[in-house]
Amino acid sequence: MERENMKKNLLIGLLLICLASVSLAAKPEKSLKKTPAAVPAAIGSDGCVPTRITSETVSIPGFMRKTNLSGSLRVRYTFNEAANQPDSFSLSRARIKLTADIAPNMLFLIQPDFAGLSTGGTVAMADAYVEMKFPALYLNNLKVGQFLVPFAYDSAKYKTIYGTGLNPTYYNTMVSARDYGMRVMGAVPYLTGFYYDGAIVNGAGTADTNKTKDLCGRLNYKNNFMDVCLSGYLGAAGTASAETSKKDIGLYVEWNNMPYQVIAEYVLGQNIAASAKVQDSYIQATCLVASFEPLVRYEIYDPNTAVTGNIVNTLIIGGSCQMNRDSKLVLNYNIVGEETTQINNNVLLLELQTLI
Ligand SMILES: [Ca+2]
Ligand SMILES: [Ca+2]
Repeated sequence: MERENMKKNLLIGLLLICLASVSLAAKPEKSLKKTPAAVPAAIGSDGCVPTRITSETVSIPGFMRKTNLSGSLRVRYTFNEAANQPDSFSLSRARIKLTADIAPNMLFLIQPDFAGLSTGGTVAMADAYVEMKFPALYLNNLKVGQFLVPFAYDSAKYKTIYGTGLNPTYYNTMVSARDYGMRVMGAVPYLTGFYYDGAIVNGAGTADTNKTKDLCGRLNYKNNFMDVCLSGYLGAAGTASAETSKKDIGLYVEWNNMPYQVIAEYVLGQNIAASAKVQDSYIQATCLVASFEPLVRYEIYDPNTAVTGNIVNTLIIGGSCQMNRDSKLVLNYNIVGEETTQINNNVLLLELQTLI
């Protein structure tokens, strides 16, 4: 009898083991499984590729499955006409961008820029924000963190080279190009073709120095040919004990009719410290011919409207050549004219721009 029970228990045990094996085998595998054919043959320490790979499971961590890594590198050579200005190789951009889908309508983005290291500076944070996307047309995007400030022409669309004051001169002079805060975008209700882009920010482009939070934004009318925009900035500069109010206004028209594009812009306001009233205007024309896009721009910049004889006019003649989908060569010659006494300060810039 006892032997019978033992046999019975043994059979039940074997049956349970079989059932457990089947259920484990049937359990859905969360990690991505690659077939031996999809797995690159690993080279052994002796430099030989193993002749036979039986099976291999590659587990990709969850955070990697929802992340995306990209980057941009811009290598520049600057020729200075000024005798006391050395010519130099440098990086104008060396960014790694990491984005991740936190949820279907939420994005994480962080983008440091290492370019400052090429000129003895430090690593800068280009962008760092959480972006929420909404199906509602009237509020379809919200960002919190550090981002491009929505004032004047969208600097992400410039076709000239950034840095050393050769983009429109008011850039990063009138308003911090990037700042910390909250930004919302969407369509204007009941007005077809009108869009808004507004933000509340610290105002200093870094930790705030006073109690006031600055308001800025754009109101655009767009169609297939035109992008007309009015933008404004209202805030305060200085420390909490000595705040100075700051008001800036900008207007631009972008006209697109392939292969031509013309941009005209005017801005009037105070510099970031609100210590001088600044005025800038320019017109730029480009024409896309196959892979080449010649460019001409004329800018009139007044760094302090209260002072006479200090206006600087810059004529830029240049263009770009799209080498492949992700690489571009840009050449700009900047003829810098002073209002009164002329200075030999023209600049030629050559830059290779790449993306990954
Ligand atoms: Ca402030
Ligand atoms: Ca000059």
